[in-house]
Amino acid sequence: EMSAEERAFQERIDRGEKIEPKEWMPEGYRKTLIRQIGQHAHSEIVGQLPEGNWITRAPTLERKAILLAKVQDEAGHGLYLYCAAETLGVSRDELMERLHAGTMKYSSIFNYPTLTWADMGAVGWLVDGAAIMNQVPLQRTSYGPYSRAMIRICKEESFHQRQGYDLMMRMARGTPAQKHMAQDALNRFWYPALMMFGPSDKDSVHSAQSMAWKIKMNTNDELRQKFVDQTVPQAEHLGLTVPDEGLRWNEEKGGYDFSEPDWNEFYEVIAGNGPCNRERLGARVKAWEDGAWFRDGLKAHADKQVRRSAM
Ligand code: FAQ
Repeated sequence: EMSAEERAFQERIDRGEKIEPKEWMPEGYRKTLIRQIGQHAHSEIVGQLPEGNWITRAPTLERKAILLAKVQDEAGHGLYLYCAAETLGVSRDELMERLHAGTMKYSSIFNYPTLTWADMGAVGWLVDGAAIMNQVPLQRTSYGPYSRAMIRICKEESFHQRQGYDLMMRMARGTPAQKHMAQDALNRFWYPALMMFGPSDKDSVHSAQSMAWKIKMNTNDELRQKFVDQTVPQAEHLGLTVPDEGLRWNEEKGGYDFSEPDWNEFYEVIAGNGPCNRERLGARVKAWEDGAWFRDGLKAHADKQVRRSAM
């Protein structure tokens, strides 16, 4: 049974109004947003690690400058999203604590290793491609600060995706060894990219309520289908093969039929048992601990300024 307040809130959502930080909202709405925006922010920050791995080994100065800029953009997206989460009454320190304790998630995709330079292409093309597919509709999400964050972030993500595709194009049109690396990167990233959209609709616990609240605008399977439909012709253009024997154009539905990812693998990865989970979380915890002296220094300086101005 909805209370009168909850009913009025739902009516605002249904009319397409944006909800702003100081306004009344159901606790469940607040909690769901903190979970989703917080996990999204963590994904941007943890997502710097697989690409950061290749900055020192970029093959040319130009490629290095591009990769550096992209990884810096991801830091910016993370900080922007933490700010959006903070407007819901959670502190950034608390979000960090929850990430480091393993009680808050980040996207499964970042628990896979980046083994060759072609992986920088595959990450930009497929991972940012999947990210945009999910984030473009979120520009219309009901929570004002999240929606505005998405507008800005999507602009940068589309540059990221293009640079990834450009890199794949270079590799795919390069020497046989380079083409082989590009195909190998596609083989390893295809199913993990499909998993980014979350479990199939029948197993998605949050979708129904999140869509009623317009925290999510589409189901996981809808976006996964759109991603496949967009990406398969791009792979063909590269002359690469999508690693799915079951892939077929389905005239009737106007989209591809494709094989589901291995959902056991997905649940293992989000439970902390993927190929790089320990390494990724370890790197974040170490960065946090190594930065303690700097945060302490900033705080001591700020306290001193306050004492001085009080004298
Ligand atoms: N990984 O009931 P649902 C980027 C969890 S883009 C890990 O369907 P929901 C840019 C889910 O949290 C990536 N966990 O959940 C970039 C829930 O567990 P919980 C970030 C996942 O929330 C590119 C449980 O499974 N983008 O970083 C995943 O309704 C390149 C049940 O699932 C966003 O976060 C997964 N893939 O739908 C950066 C977008 N999927 O929390 C660097 C915003 C599901 O109850 C380099 N988020 N789970 O313990 C969303 O749209 C949604 O949260 C979904 C999941 C669609 C991800």
